[in-house]
Amino acid sequence: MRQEMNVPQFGQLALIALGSNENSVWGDARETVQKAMLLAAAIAPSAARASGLFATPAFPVGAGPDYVNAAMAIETTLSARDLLGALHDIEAQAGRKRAQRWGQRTLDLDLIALGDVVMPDVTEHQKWRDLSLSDQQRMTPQELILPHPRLQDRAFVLVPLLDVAPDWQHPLLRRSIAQFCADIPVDLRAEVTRISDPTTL
Ligand code: PH2
Ligand code: MG
Ligand code: MG
Repeated sequence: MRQEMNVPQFGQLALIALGSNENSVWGDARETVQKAMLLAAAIAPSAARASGLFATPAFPVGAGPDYVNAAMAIETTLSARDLLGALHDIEAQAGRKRAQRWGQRTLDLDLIALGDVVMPDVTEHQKWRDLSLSDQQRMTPQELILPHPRLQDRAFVLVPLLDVAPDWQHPLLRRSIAQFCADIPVDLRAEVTRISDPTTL
């Protein structure tokens, strides 16, 4: 029987967000995200679950074609850095070139959280969380920040995560994915349109 994913028996629960709004070597955005899910699941073959696929308008508004977004939860003993390396490797296999920030992307795999790990520390985390929208567009952190500092704001991350880890709790904000989702303004939430049921791996 599949293990309860929110209570890892060993290792930690990693939350991953997937997105594409450009064709890759694997096909269109939808095919690209599906292939990436299979490769990411191979990191933890017996303890991975995948959300459905969702169509979402690009953020910020006008930043390009609509995205296909999805999320995964995998149980892993990898460190945050090694896990991120594995995700970057999958992006490279999809043929991703890192051009402009928030530009069009063949495949984006973001590490959203790893258990209750906070990186680099509570003070820095708060600073990145509290950034104004204009500073968010101007400043890019040089180091890995966990949980992802914008997790709680982004419907295209939260709604897919609801399929795979509704009970995961933010270690600093002390709220679950389900609670963050319930707080999303209805108009933003309505922009995230399901295009498939949770994926069986
Ligand atoms: N990713 C971005 C920027 N904007 N918008 C949507 N809808 N979905 C994304 O995954 C996304 C985005 C940066 O990685
Ligand atoms: Mg991203
Ligand atoms: Mg990214």
